[in-house]
Amino acid sequence: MTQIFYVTTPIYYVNAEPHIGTSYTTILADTLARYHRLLGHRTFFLTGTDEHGDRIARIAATNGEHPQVLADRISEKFRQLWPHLFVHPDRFIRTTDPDHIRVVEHVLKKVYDAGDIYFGEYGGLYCLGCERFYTEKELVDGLCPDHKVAPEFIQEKNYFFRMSKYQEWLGNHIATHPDFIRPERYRNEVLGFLRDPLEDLCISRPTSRLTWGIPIPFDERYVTYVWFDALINYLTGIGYPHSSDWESYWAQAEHLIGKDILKPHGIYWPTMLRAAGIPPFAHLTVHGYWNFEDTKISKSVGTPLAPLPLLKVFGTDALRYFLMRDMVVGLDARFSVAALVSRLNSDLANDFGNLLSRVTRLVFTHFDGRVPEGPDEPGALADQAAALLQTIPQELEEIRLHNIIEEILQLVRATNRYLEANAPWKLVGESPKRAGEVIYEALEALRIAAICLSPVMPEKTAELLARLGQPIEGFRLDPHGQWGRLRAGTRMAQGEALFPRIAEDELPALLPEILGKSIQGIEVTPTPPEEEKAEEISLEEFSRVQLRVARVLSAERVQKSDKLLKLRIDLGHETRQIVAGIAEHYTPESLIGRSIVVVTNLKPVKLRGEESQGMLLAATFGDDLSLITVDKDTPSGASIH
Ligand code: ME8
Repeated sequence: MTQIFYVTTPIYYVNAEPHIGTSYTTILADTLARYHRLLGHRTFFLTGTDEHGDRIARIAATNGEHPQVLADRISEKFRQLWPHLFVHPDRFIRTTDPDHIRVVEHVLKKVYDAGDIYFGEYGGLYCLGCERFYTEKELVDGLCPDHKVAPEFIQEKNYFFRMSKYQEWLGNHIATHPDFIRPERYRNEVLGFLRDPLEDLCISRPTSRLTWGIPIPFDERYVTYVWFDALINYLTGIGYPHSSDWESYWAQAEHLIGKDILKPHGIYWPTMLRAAGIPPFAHLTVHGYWNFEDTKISKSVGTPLAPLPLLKVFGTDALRYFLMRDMVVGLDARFSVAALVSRLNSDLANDFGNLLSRVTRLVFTHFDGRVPEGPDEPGALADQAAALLQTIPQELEEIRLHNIIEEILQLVRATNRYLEANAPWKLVGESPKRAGEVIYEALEALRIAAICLSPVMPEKTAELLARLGQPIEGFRLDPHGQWGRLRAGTRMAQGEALFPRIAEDELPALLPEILGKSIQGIEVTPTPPEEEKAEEISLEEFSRVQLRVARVLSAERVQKSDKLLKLRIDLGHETRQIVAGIAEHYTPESLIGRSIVVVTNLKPVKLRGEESQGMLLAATFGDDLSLITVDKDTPSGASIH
């Protein structure tokens, strides 16, 4: 049976133009769709724009234009950008599309008829940026945690969705479907939300306050809340409820989102579906933020990074490669021009592009531009290529693109080493046949690497395959029987370097073009780690901090805390208790017996009622954390200088 894959991105607000953050999720969806197509799966990829609501209405009013005019203009910018990024969705949906409006009305009526929408009065703290009510508990110092502004108090009569009714069902569904929300940290975050009672969701706005929305079909004095409207796009996109095959797509739905919109997708959406009698989606995969100089790249925070100027300098394939390789889905990543250039130079120019140049040169110098005969028995590269082809579907299942790319590059690097070890340019004098076989093996490994990379870099890999006389059309990522398909005698073509190196001294001149006016003057070199920027201290000041090696004797979770672990540690001459915020990164069992590094002369503090007599050291990167340990077996209590 043909497998199906249905992938979606968030639909983007039309309050600002596309930037690297929104481009990332869309390129990720496009890359996944291309991998699935290459595997022969029936694939549907949906993206689009989210156009209703308070925020859009207010921006349009400030501009003195109708919200539809604003929506048309910005939506078009997204639609036009995607082909430049080689992004080709099967549908570009807009929440102002007539079929979407009908589907929202249909779902509202269904949930209303089922008795899960009621009319009531509510007063609460409302953040305009998020377009939602906040509870006091969710605010940070009285401010919206995302927009850092004080919410307004609003009291009005509205329609409410009985979300609370589905709390238990949702908790069970998440518990019994471990890959429903992933990676695990976000699954845990949603389970965390569910530890407190769920409130019902206000799903309307009175037309006295807002008219830019889909009218509530059973009360014309109200329009639909923008999130209730927007989430339903995922159903409209595949032709719900009338198309004959929406259900087969829906059963495989993979929603990709950034961590900023976890709650609407992890809580509102599954409960809305349940109330409408529609099965839940298959997966919600949550990625972290691209940070630019440690600030989230986004329009509201004000450091937008436009994709087009980057494309002009680096090319679409290189940008896609960097974005897919340098973010581990689930963790934050840092966007810097220096990191992009270094990836481009090392992986693409030195390893991948250079392999093509080398083999092409060999084939033209010694074999008249034709693919030589391969050996009777394929060697180690064939095994490595077969293993790679086996791994891709599994890694794809878990959306670990950085791993897929790294494994492909391992094959490329192994092929470069294979050429060096066998030196066909020398071998050709004594045994042209053997030299030809070595070159054939390298060409074949390169061909397979290029096919495997084609979803990430469609244009350059197509060009590479064309030079090998192997157009990509009709290829399947087939783990069996790939090796050896390159026909001896095929005419190859020469060409310029596939990925020219970018000289680092060219960068300062390129920067203004890349970054635009808003963020000029940013250093090209990677920012030094935090501690290098910190205030200088003398050796004497540093030596006041007592650091010692300690062995973990026991570890357990601190009650009512997701983050804290309580450890009993051995310091050689004494044992102590310390409390550490590492529960999201280490299980208690995994710590027992390990040697860690502890600050021992810190004033004791109480955390969640537990005394902590010291502090362990750990490195943090993005959202992740790694314990500092010692390199050799070191006795407990050994001091650190
Ligand atoms: O939230 N790093 O739209 P939005 C990584 N309309 N991804 C980023 C990012 C960053 N710095 N900045 C943005 C909305 N994104 C709603 C969605 S869906 C039914 C409605 C990406 O325009 C990421 O995917 O604010 C994030 O979730 C999304 O853009 C937010 O886009």
